[in-house]
Amino acid sequence: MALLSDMKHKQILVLGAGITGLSCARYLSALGLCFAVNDSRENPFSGDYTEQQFSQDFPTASLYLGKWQTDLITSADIILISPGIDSVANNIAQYISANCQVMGDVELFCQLNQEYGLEEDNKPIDILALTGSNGKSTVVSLLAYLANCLGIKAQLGGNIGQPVLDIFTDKIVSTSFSKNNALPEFLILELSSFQLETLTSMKAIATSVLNVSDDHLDRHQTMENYIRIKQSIYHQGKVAIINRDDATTNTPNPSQPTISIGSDAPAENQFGVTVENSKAYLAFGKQNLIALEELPLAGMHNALNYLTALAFGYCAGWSLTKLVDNLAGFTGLAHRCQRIKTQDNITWINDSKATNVGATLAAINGLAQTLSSESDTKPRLILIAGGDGKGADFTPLSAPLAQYVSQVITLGKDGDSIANIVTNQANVSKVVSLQEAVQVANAYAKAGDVVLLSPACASLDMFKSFVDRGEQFMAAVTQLAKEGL
Ligand code: UMA
Ligand code: ADP
Repeated sequence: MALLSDMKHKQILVLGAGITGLSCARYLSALGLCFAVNDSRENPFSGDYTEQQFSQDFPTASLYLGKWQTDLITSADIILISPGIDSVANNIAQYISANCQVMGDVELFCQLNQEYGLEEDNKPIDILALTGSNGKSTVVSLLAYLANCLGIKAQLGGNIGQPVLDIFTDKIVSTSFSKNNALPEFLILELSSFQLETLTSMKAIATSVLNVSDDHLDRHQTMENYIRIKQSIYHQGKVAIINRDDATTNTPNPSQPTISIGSDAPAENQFGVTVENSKAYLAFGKQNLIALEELPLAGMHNALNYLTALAFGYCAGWSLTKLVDNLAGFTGLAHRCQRIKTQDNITWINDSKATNVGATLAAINGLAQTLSSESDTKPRLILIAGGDGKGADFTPLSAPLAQYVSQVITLGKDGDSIANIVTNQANVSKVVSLQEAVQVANAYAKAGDVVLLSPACASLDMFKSFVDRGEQFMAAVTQLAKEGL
C-alpha cells in the first residue's frame, strides 16, 4: 500500500477546482485525508455550487481562490494538477520542489488501481484507453454501449467528463452501506493530450491514437511535441491500435504488438474497409463484417471510429460477432454532425463539437458526396465557422471550402482568419453572433441546401462550452421555425 499509506503523511495540494479538482477532493475526503485546494480564479465553481457548499462537503480541506498560493505549492509533497492548468504558462512550475510528486487524477487512479488490485479478492480494473484529435468521445461511447449490450461491466471515464477517481470514491463511500458495489471490470478511458502529459503509470490492455490533426498548439507549441505526447499512450499499454491512414498514429516502439485499422482492405487479423459490387463493408481480414449503409453514423471518419471500437473489443476478448451485431444500435452523440431541423427543406446540422480543423474537414468531406457548389441542381453547403482557433493553421480548409462550400459565415475571435483563406471573398459573410449567423444562413439558403455549424474552433471566446454553442444554434434555428422565416 505504498502510495495510499504514504498519502496520510504528506501535504497534498489539489490545483484546480473544476470537474477534476472536485473529484480529487471527493476521493481524498472519502479517505479522511487533509488537503488544500487552490484555483487562480475567484469563482471557479459552475452552476450554483458555492464556497460554503465546498466547506460543508470537504470539512478537512482548505480552499484558496483568486490567485496561486506559491507558499503552498512550494511546501506540497503531492500536487494533483487539473489537466487544463499549464504549470509553465501559469508561472507555477518554478515553485514546485524537486521532491514533490506532480500528477494528474488519471495517474493517481492508475497507481491506485495497481495497489487496490494487489488487495485480497481484487484485480486491477482492465483499461482500454484512447486519445486522438477527433472521435474520442464517439469511440469511447460506442465501446461503452457495446460492452453494455454484451453484458460486460464497463465504465466510461476521463476527458469525456467523468473523472476516474469517482470510481474508487463510490466504492469507498458505498462499502459502508453495501458490500455489493463491485468495481467495474473494464474502464474505457478517453485521454486528452493534457491528461497524457502527467500520465506514466497506466497499464492498459490496449491503447490507440485515433488520428492527429492540428489542435491545442497554443499549449503544446509544435506539432512534433503534440504528436509525441499523443504517442506516449502506447508506452502504457500492451497492444497498440493504430490507424493506417495516419502515420502519426504509429507506435514509436516497433516491437509492440499492433493491430491496425484503415479505410483500405485489411491484411489478415487487421481491420479495414472492403468494396464488393460497389458496396462498402467493415472487414476483419478477409471477412466482411457489416455493410456501411446499415450503420447510422455516416462518413469514412465514422467507419474508422467503428473499426477502432471493434479492434478494442477484439483486444479485450469480446465476441466480434456480438460486437458487430450491436453496432447499428448506437446512434451517435449530440453536437457531432447532428441533423436538427429540416424546415422548408433546408437541413441544419449541428457539429458544434468540431473544435479543430480536422473535425471540420471530416464533416465537409462526409457531406461532399451529396453536395456541389458548381451545380444548380445539387444542394449547396453553407458553413458557419469561427471561435477560438487555439493557434491552429486554417489553410487545410482552403481547398475543401473552395470546392464544396457556397457561403462561409464567420464569427468569433479567429473568424477573420477563416474568412481570409476563402478564395472568393464574395462567398464570405462576417457576423458578430450565432443568432445573426443563423439569420444570414437562412436568408441565403434555398430548398435542399444544407447549413452546417462546424466551427473548427473552440467555443470559449463566446460561449460557456461547445454544448452551450450547439444549444444556442439549435435554439436559433427553432426560433426561425416559430417566426416562420
Ligand atoms: N484553472 C486555473 N488557471 C488556469 C486554468 C485553469 O485556475 O490557467 C482552474 C479553473 O479555474 C478551473 C480549473 O482549473 O476551476 C479547471 O480545470 P480544468 O481546466 O482542468 O477543467 P476541469 O473542469 O477539471 O475539466 C477537465 C477537462 N478540461 C480540460 O482539459 C480543459 C475536461 O475536458 C474533462 O472532461 C474533465 O477534466 C474530466 O476529466 C474538457 C476539455 O475541453 C471537455 N478537454 C479538452 C478537449 O477535449 O479538447 C482537452
Ligand atoms: P473528441 O472527443 O475527440 O472531440 P468527438 O467524438 O466528440 O471527438 O467528435 C468531435 C468532432 O470530430 C465532431 O465534429 C465529429 O463529427 C468529428 N469526428 C468524429 N470522429 C472523427 C474522426 N475519426 N476523424 C475526424 N473527425 C471526427
